[in-house]
Amino acid sequence: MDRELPTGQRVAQLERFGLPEFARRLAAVPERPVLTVQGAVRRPAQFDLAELLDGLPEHEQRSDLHCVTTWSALDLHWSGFRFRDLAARIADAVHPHPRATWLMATGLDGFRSCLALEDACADRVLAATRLNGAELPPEHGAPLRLVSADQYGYKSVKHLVALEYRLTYSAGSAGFKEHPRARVAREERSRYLPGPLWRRIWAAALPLARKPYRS
Ligand SMILES: Nc1nc2c(c(=O)[nH]1)N[C@H]1C(S)=C(S)[C@@H](COP(=O)(O)O)O[C@H]1N2
Ligand SMILES: [Mo]
Repeated sequence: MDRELPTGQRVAQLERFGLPEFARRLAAVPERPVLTVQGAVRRPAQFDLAELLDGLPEHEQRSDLHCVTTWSALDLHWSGFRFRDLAARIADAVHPHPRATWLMATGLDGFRSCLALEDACADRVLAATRLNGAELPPEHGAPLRLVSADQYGYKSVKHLVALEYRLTYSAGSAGFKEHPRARVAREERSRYLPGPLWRRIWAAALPLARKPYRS
Protein backbone atom coordinates (compact mmCIF):
# COMPACT_ATOMS: atom_id res chain seq x y z
CA MET A 1 0.00 0.00 0.00
CA ASP A 2 1.02 3.61 -0.36
CA ARG A 3 2.00 5.34 2.85
CA GLU A 4 -0.58 8.08 3.00
CA LEU A 5 -3.69 9.25 1.23
CA PRO A 6 -2.90 11.95 -1.34
CA THR A 7 -4.30 15.44 -0.91
CA GLY A 8 -7.97 15.75 -1.67
CA GLN A 9 -8.74 12.02 -1.77
CA ARG A 10 -11.15 9.97 0.36
CA VAL A 11 -11.12 6.24 0.96
CA ALA A 12 -13.68 4.15 -0.94
CA GLN A 13 -14.26 0.55 -1.89
CA LEU A 14 -13.20 -0.44 -5.37
CA GLU A 15 -16.16 -0.47 -7.72
CA ARG A 16 -16.49 -0.26 -11.47
CA PHE A 17 -16.20 3.37 -12.55
CA GLY A 18 -15.44 5.57 -15.52
CA LEU A 19 -16.89 8.35 -17.64
CA PRO A 20 -20.70 8.25 -17.62
CA GLU A 21 -20.88 7.55 -21.37
CA PHE A 22 -18.91 4.30 -20.90
CA ALA A 23 -21.08 2.85 -18.15
CA ARG A 24 -23.25 0.89 -20.60
CA ARG A 25 -20.38 -0.08 -22.89
CA LEU A 26 -19.03 -3.08 -20.98
CA ALA A 27 -18.02 -5.22 -23.96
CA ALA A 28 -17.65 -9.00 -23.74
CA VAL A 29 -14.05 -10.21 -23.59
CA PRO A 30 -13.13 -11.69 -26.98
CA GLU A 31 -12.12 -15.34 -27.12
CA ARG A 32 -8.76 -14.50 -28.71
CA PRO A 33 -7.91 -10.96 -27.58
CA VAL A 34 -5.58 -8.91 -29.75
CA LEU A 35 -3.54 -5.75 -29.25
CA THR A 36 -3.20 -3.37 -32.19
CA VAL A 37 -0.15 -1.10 -32.29
CA GLN A 38 0.02 1.75 -34.78
CA GLY A 39 0.81 5.47 -35.15
CA ALA A 40 4.38 6.74 -35.37
CA VAL A 41 5.91 3.31 -35.93
CA ARG A 42 7.73 1.75 -38.85
CA ARG A 43 5.74 -1.50 -38.80
CA PRO A 44 2.21 -1.31 -37.39
CA ALA A 45 1.15 -4.67 -36.01
CA GLN A 46 -1.69 -6.63 -34.52
CA PHE A 47 -0.55 -9.04 -31.82
CA ASP A 48 -2.29 -12.05 -30.42
CA LEU A 49 -2.37 -11.01 -26.76
CA ALA A 50 -1.55 -14.44 -25.33
CA GLU A 51 1.47 -14.77 -27.63
CA LEU A 52 2.61 -11.24 -26.89
CA LEU A 53 2.58 -11.82 -23.12
CA ASP A 54 4.03 -15.32 -23.25
CA GLY A 55 7.32 -15.56 -21.35
CA LEU A 56 7.39 -11.97 -20.07
CA PRO A 57 8.59 -11.83 -16.45
CA GLU A 58 5.63 -11.79 -14.09
CA HIS A 59 5.31 -8.91 -11.71
CA GLU A 60 3.08 -8.06 -8.74
CA GLN A 61 2.32 -4.85 -6.98
CA ARG A 62 0.19 -3.55 -4.15
CA SER A 63 -1.02 -0.06 -4.85
CA ASP A 64 -3.92 2.34 -4.40
CA LEU A 65 -6.16 3.52 -7.25
CA HIS A 66 -6.79 7.26 -7.13
CA CYS A 67 -9.69 8.48 -9.23
CA VAL A 68 -9.58 12.15 -10.14
CA THR A 69 -13.13 12.49 -8.79
CA THR A 70 -11.58 12.22 -5.27
CA TRP A 71 -12.15 8.57 -4.33
CA SER A 72 -9.25 6.20 -3.64
CA ALA A 73 -9.42 2.42 -3.36
CA LEU A 74 -6.60 1.22 -1.13
CA ASP A 75 -4.17 -1.65 -1.19
CA LEU A 76 -5.17 -3.45 -4.37
CA HIS A 77 -3.08 -6.46 -5.25
CA TRP A 78 -2.41 -6.44 -8.98
CA SER A 79 -0.41 -8.95 -10.92
CA GLY A 80 0.64 -9.30 -14.50
CA PHE A 81 3.64 -7.75 -16.21
CA ARG A 82 5.60 -4.53 -15.98
CA PHE A 83 4.28 -2.32 -18.74
CA ARG A 84 7.85 -1.35 -19.64
CA ASP A 85 8.71 -4.99 -20.36
CA LEU A 86 5.69 -5.26 -22.61
CA ALA A 87 6.56 -1.96 -24.30
CA ALA A 88 10.11 -3.17 -24.99
CA ARG A 89 8.79 -6.32 -26.65
CA ILE A 90 6.33 -4.28 -28.73
CA ALA A 91 9.01 -1.74 -29.72
CA ASP A 92 11.24 -4.57 -31.00
CA ALA A 93 8.51 -5.52 -33.42
CA VAL A 94 7.04 -2.16 -34.50
CA HIS A 95 10.08 0.17 -34.34
CA PRO A 96 8.58 3.37 -32.94
CA HIS A 97 9.75 6.75 -34.22
CA PRO A 98 12.55 7.99 -31.90
CA ARG A 99 10.54 11.11 -31.09
CA ALA A 100 7.31 9.25 -30.36
CA THR A 101 7.17 10.14 -26.66
CA TRP A 102 3.41 9.72 -26.16
CA LEU A 103 1.22 6.67 -26.16
CA MET A 104 -2.54 6.73 -26.73
CA ALA A 105 -4.11 3.69 -25.09
CA THR A 106 -7.57 2.50 -26.10
CA GLY A 107 -9.91 0.07 -24.37
CA LEU A 108 -12.44 -2.30 -25.87
CA ASP A 109 -15.21 0.10 -24.85
CA GLY A 110 -13.59 2.91 -26.87
CA PHE A 111 -12.24 4.74 -23.80
CA ARG A 112 -8.92 6.44 -24.58
CA SER A 113 -6.16 8.02 -22.54
CA CYS A 114 -2.79 9.46 -23.61
CA LEU A 115 0.27 8.78 -21.47
CA ALA A 116 3.79 10.14 -21.71
CA LEU A 117 5.92 7.14 -22.65
CA GLU A 118 8.08 8.04 -19.64
CA ASP A 119 5.06 7.73 -17.32
CA ALA A 120 3.85 4.50 -18.93
CA CYS A 121 7.30 2.95 -18.48
CA ALA A 122 7.74 4.08 -14.85
CA ASP A 123 8.30 1.58 -12.02
CA ARG A 124 4.76 1.29 -10.72
CA VAL A 125 2.98 0.67 -14.03
CA LEU A 126 1.57 -2.75 -14.75
CA ALA A 127 -0.15 -4.47 -17.60
CA ALA A 128 -2.36 -6.35 -15.17
CA THR A 129 -4.13 -9.64 -15.75
CA ARG A 130 -5.09 -10.42 -12.14
CA LEU A 131 -6.59 -8.55 -9.20
CA ASN A 132 -6.55 -9.67 -5.56
CA GLY A 133 -5.54 -13.22 -6.39
CA ALA A 134 -8.14 -13.87 -9.07
CA GLU A 135 -8.42 -13.41 -12.80
CA LEU A 136 -9.14 -9.76 -13.65
CA PRO A 137 -12.95 -9.44 -13.70
CA PRO A 138 -14.62 -7.85 -16.75
CA GLU A 139 -15.74 -4.79 -14.76
CA HIS A 140 -12.15 -4.05 -13.79
CA GLY A 141 -10.63 -4.40 -17.21
CA ALA A 142 -10.32 -8.00 -18.45
CA PRO A 143 -8.37 -9.34 -20.18
CA LEU A 144 -5.58 -6.76 -19.67
CA ARG A 145 -5.51 -3.32 -18.10
CA LEU A 146 -3.03 -0.62 -17.38
CA VAL A 147 -2.41 0.14 -13.72
CA SER A 148 -0.43 3.32 -13.29
CA ALA A 149 -0.24 3.75 -9.54
CA ASP A 150 1.14 7.29 -9.43
CA GLN A 151 -1.28 8.82 -11.92
CA TYR A 152 -4.99 9.53 -11.66
CA GLY A 153 -7.20 6.58 -12.56
CA TYR A 154 -8.09 7.80 -16.04
CA LYS A 155 -4.61 6.79 -17.24
CA SER A 156 -5.22 3.19 -16.14
CA VAL A 157 -7.05 2.10 -19.28
CA LYS A 158 -9.11 -1.08 -18.87
CA HIS A 159 -9.60 -3.76 -21.56
CA LEU A 160 -6.52 -2.55 -23.44
CA VAL A 161 -6.91 -3.25 -27.19
CA ALA A 162 -4.82 -0.62 -28.95
CA LEU A 163 -1.73 1.52 -28.53
CA GLU A 164 -0.88 4.43 -30.77
CA TYR A 165 2.63 5.89 -30.64
CA ARG A 166 2.45 9.67 -31.01
CA LEU A 167 4.87 12.57 -31.41
CA THR A 168 2.55 14.86 -29.44
CA TYR A 169 0.02 14.69 -26.64
CA SER A 170 -3.62 14.49 -27.55
CA ALA A 171 -6.37 14.44 -24.93
CA GLY A 172 -8.27 11.18 -24.52
CA SER A 173 -11.94 10.53 -23.76
CA ALA A 174 -12.10 12.95 -20.84
CA GLY A 175 -10.87 15.84 -23.02
CA PHE A 176 -9.97 19.04 -21.23
CA LYS A 177 -10.70 17.39 -17.89
CA GLU A 178 -7.48 15.36 -18.23
CA HIS A 179 -3.92 16.35 -17.54
CA PRO A 180 -1.12 15.10 -19.83
CA ARG A 181 0.86 13.81 -16.82
CA ALA A 182 -1.88 13.39 -14.18
CA ARG A 183 0.62 12.89 -11.36
CA VAL A 184 -1.31 12.37 -8.14
CA ALA A 185 1.53 13.69 -5.96
CA ARG A 186 1.29 17.04 -7.78
CA GLU A 187 -2.48 17.03 -7.88
CA GLU A 188 -2.42 17.31 -11.68
CA ARG A 189 -6.14 16.60 -12.01
CA SER A 190 -6.60 18.64 -15.16
CA ARG A 191 -4.59 20.67 -17.60
CA TYR A 192 -6.72 23.73 -16.91
CA LEU A 193 -7.53 25.25 -13.51
CA PRO A 194 -5.62 24.27 -10.36
CA GLY A 195 -6.01 20.84 -8.71
CA PRO A 196 -7.59 22.14 -5.49
CA LEU A 197 -10.36 23.77 -7.53
CA TRP A 198 -11.04 20.56 -9.50
CA ARG A 199 -11.02 18.68 -6.24
CA ARG A 200 -14.04 20.70 -5.09
CA ILE A 201 -15.80 20.40 -8.43
CA TRP A 202 -15.32 16.63 -8.54
CA ALA A 203 -16.28 16.05 -4.91
CA ALA A 204 -19.58 17.83 -5.59
CA ALA A 205 -20.15 15.96 -8.87
CA LEU A 206 -19.19 12.49 -7.60
CA PRO A 207 -22.66 11.26 -6.53
CA LEU A 208 -23.98 12.08 -9.99
CA ALA A 209 -20.92 10.58 -11.72
CA ARG A 210 -21.40 7.30 -9.84
CA LYS A 211 -25.06 6.98 -10.73
CA PRO A 212 -24.76 5.33 -14.17
CA TYR A 213 -22.32 2.76 -12.71
CA ARG A 214 -24.54 1.90 -9.74
CA SER A 215 -27.88 1.57 -11.48
N1 LIG B 1 -11.67 1.14 -20.80
C1 LIG B 1 -11.87 1.99 -19.78
N2 LIG B 1 -10.87 2.20 -18.92
C2 LIG B 1 -11.03 3.05 -17.90
C3 LIG B 1 -12.23 3.78 -17.72
C4 LIG B 1 -13.29 3.52 -18.64
O1 LIG B 1 -14.40 4.09 -18.57
N3 LIG B 1 -13.07 2.62 -19.66
N4 LIG B 1 -12.35 4.66 -16.66
C5 LIG B 1 -11.10 5.12 -16.02
C6 LIG B 1 -11.33 5.77 -14.74
S1 LIG B 1 -11.86 7.37 -14.77
C7 LIG B 1 -11.04 5.15 -13.55
S2 LIG B 1 -11.08 5.96 -12.09
C8 LIG B 1 -10.69 3.72 -13.50
C9 LIG B 1 -11.68 2.94 -12.65
O2 LIG B 1 -11.30 1.60 -12.55
P1 LIG B 1 -12.29 0.53 -11.96
O3 LIG B 1 -13.51 0.50 -12.83
O4 LIG B 1 -11.53 -0.75 -11.94
O5 LIG B 1 -12.68 1.00 -10.58
O6 LIG B 1 -10.65 3.13 -14.80
C10 LIG B 1 -10.14 3.97 -15.81
N5 LIG B 1 -9.99 3.20 -17.02
MO1 LIG C 1 -11.55 8.22 -12.57
